[in-house]
Amino acid sequence: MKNKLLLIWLVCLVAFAGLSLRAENIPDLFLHDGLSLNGEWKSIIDPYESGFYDYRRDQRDLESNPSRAEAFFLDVKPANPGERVEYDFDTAPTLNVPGDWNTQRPELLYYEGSMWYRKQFDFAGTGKGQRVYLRFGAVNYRADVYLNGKKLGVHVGGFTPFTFEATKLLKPGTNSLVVKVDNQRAKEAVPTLNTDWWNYGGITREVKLVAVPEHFIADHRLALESETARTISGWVQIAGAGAGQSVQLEIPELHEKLSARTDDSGHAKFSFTPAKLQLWSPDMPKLYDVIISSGDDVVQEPIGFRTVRTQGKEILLNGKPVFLRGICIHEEFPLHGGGRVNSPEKARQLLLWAKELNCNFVRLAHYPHNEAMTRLADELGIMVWSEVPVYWTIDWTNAETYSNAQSQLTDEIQRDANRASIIIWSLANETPVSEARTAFLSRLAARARSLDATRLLSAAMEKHAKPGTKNVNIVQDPLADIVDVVAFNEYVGWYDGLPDKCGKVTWEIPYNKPAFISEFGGGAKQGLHGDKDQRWTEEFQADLYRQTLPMLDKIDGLVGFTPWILVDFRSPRRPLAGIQDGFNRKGLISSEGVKKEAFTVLQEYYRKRAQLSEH
Ligand code: GCB
Repeated sequence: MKNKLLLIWLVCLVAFAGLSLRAENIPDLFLHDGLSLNGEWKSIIDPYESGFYDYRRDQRDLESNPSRAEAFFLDVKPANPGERVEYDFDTAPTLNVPGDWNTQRPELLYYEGSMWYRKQFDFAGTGKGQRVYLRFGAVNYRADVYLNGKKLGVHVGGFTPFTFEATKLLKPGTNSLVVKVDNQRAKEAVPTLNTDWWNYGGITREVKLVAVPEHFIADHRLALESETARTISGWVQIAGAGAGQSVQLEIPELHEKLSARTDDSGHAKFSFTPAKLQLWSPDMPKLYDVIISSGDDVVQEPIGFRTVRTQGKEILLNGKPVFLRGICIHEEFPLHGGGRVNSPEKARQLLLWAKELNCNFVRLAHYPHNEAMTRLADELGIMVWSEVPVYWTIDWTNAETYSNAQSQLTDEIQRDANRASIIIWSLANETPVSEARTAFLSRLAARARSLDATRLLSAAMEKHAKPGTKNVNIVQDPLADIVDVVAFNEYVGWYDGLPDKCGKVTWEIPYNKPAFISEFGGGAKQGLHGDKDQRWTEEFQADLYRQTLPMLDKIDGLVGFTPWILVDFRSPRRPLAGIQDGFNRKGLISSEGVKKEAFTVLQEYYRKRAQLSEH
């Protein structure tokens, strides 16, 4: 009995220790200046995870006295010439951060597994009353983080930011930051085992060390309540504060200077109606500099104000119907060796291509893209669909999987809730209809609405052939009752018949909601020319677009579409030699950055569409 109690106590202790090592998400650390830890990091490849588990497969960082010889996170050197230490970060090769490892060394192209990263940095010491945080923009997929040999914590999920407080483990002088990155796919993970994109591993977004005062600006939210009343309301969260701390909010261009005090939970509320407010829209992407201060802490960022809602089968932006001239984008760049987008310049180029296509909307598939993307979309006037990687066959009945998906959605919304460009949060892509899946996604939808009531919800669903009919496609999915926009992927002419089928198909979308086509398209190898009936030629792809667009024009309540996809992207499911060579070729731009014929077809269609909506 006594032993049993001891065991229960021990299990609780370990569980508690595990929980307390979870990463936090503090959105406004992004806006605080800090010491950049980008650049070259030392790296040790560890496919058997021998730096993490001992030879009995016990986790070394849970041991009271981990082996100096083998526990990589200790980052030691032999204390004397005879000491056995079986790794050395100093002599190991480097990897660039931010960046995926796959495109940095040829032998890592298809590597999935563990990689240890180490960065040494100098730190002058923590100022009086200061707290210091480490912020990671994203690490794919799991990160175990150690500072000076001690564990800071774990983060799971490849596309959202996370932070750890490092105040206690930092020391004046040289510090060692070690991150074990693991991108092994798993059935219960989000995304799961099977995706049609490449599972780039690494510290893919920026890393920085940020010093803040004891009470600091952790998060804020501002939104326009209605385009007619023009009242802006929101809040600021001060970390570490209780009631009574003063918070200032200033928008110089609007001549607004407000002050409020925090409540017991460190929350300060604001509400104001500016005399003259220019609303944000793709035609006029007006952003205002917003300055928030409290005590010694100040953050500043440009924010746009607009409303979005649905009315019957329409989407209204600032009260007016809008047609979404879109394109899907993966967070992958074609030139300079390819790989994950790892700089604002690459993000900008992708959005500029979308602009060149005459788009006013992008679907950022299939996971949250880097921060630069959505901030640039604000600046360039491009509306955004932002998505979490709940893709295909997630483990619907697994509670851990649900909480993982929910954390990713929460972090995504918290990161980007002030971006005027984002009008749609998407919950999932092409998930098979079942009770368990709909329950999972209903819960996720409720969570999204509780975090942000100012945007629309959607999910990319599927269409089916209507039973007993020829050439009638129907969208019927219980998820359509939950979301605001009924979006679906249609591949008539590619996975479903040949392009001439477009002329024969009719559509049934039995919902009084806006309908949206989240994908259609077909593959073409740039530079391969031939007859329009020959698959993989640029002519075939262009013809598919030419036949699809008139079909879409006839769909009742269609508010826009995002063809698949702007640029060819790496996918391990695409082996066809000489054509695909490991790339999904449905891009309008090749993996070398060259435009295909279909680019011009869509560009011209959108040009006319844009003119229509102006009249
Ligand atoms: C889809 C998926 C997308 C794929 C695309 C394709 O429906 O949503 O991730 O890459 O089709 O090319 O098959």
